[in-house]
Amino acid sequence: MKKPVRIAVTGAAGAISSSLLFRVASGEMFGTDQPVILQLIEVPQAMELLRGLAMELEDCALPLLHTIRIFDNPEAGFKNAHYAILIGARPRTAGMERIDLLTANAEIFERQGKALSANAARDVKVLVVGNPANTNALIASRNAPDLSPTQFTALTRLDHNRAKGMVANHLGVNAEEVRKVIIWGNHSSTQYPDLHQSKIFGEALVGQQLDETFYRETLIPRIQNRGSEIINARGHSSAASAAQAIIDHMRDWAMGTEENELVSMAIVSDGSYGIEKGIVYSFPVRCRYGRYQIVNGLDINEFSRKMMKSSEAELLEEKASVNHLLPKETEQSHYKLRICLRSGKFLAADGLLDSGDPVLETSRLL
Ligand code: NAX
Repeated sequence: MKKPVRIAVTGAAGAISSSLLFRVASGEMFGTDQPVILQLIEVPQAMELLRGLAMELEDCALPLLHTIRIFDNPEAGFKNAHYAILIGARPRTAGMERIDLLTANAEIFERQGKALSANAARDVKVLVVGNPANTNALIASRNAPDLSPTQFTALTRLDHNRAKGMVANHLGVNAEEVRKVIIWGNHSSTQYPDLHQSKIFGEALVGQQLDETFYRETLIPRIQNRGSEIINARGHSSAASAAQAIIDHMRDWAMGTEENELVSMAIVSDGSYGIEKGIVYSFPVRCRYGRYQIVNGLDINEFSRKMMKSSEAELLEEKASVNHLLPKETEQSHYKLRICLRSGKFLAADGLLDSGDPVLETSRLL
């Protein structure tokens, strides 16, 4: 049996987590030979709810579930965590402006970034799910001076999976056949679902299998607004599909992407594709050995460029509105990522870093 890994989850008593935890404890995230220790974190007023969930987990007698611990604070909850899934966030309530939501959440993720930096395993892999996910991830990362910015990611895999599912349904094929879908930018309605790299049975999707006008005018807005469509239909935001996307994101990051496939992950931009550095932006990536690399060299047409830029503009605006929570001391590390993300291996080997520069690594063998 392998040594157990520690997985910390915030918002652990919430809807997404309630779908997620049983599957993680069954081995769906890291494999059926990987025991897990769950470190579940909630706000103090939700601890009783969390205790109930923990009892249910215990009652499943799952062979891989080594230990469950519950916490009402992130400092203790993140202790030695190898993986941290940050789902808990302030929901948007009636009368709340977008800026109020950003500010309320910014404070949560500032504290969690500090808590991760001080307490988590040095190679912790962090996934931010709570909205606004990209900017929350940036705040956490900027407040974690002792971790590498490459250790912080935000979830756009749900958007990625939505695009795959919708195209498959439209064409009457299996979702598995729809490959190389890309989500660029923010997890918001400015995201850009790019299908120009996608092929089905060797044929290009856009322009051949999929009418270009239908793609631009119907499919893109449908993917961008799928979250609201689900809220309207069921009265709650996505939970089970979000849990699936979290499993996919973490599994691929830790265990590697499938051959001949790419996935979408929101990560700190290294300037690839002309996207401004220092924001958390969704890119096409491939993962190997517990690291991700941006897939470079893809053709970007004029339409795509415009869509990518519009999501970048929204993220820059979000960043400006939380600027006071982004400490100066971590600015440099967030602008020096180029090689780290591209080669994923030896930064200095590319000759772009001075030998005295710290080498940022995120690798970890399970
Ligand atoms: P719920 O309201 O069911 O659960 C959230 C839980 O977080 C609650 O139990 C709450 O007590 C807890 N919480 C709040 N602040 C906390 C803190 N500081 N520390 C620890 N726990 C805290 O929401 P749920 O449906 O689970 O959604 C959670 C978040 O995911 C929301 O922000 C939502 O907008 C976001 N989503 C993000 C998605 C993505 O693709 N990035 C998709 C799904 C989802 O909409």
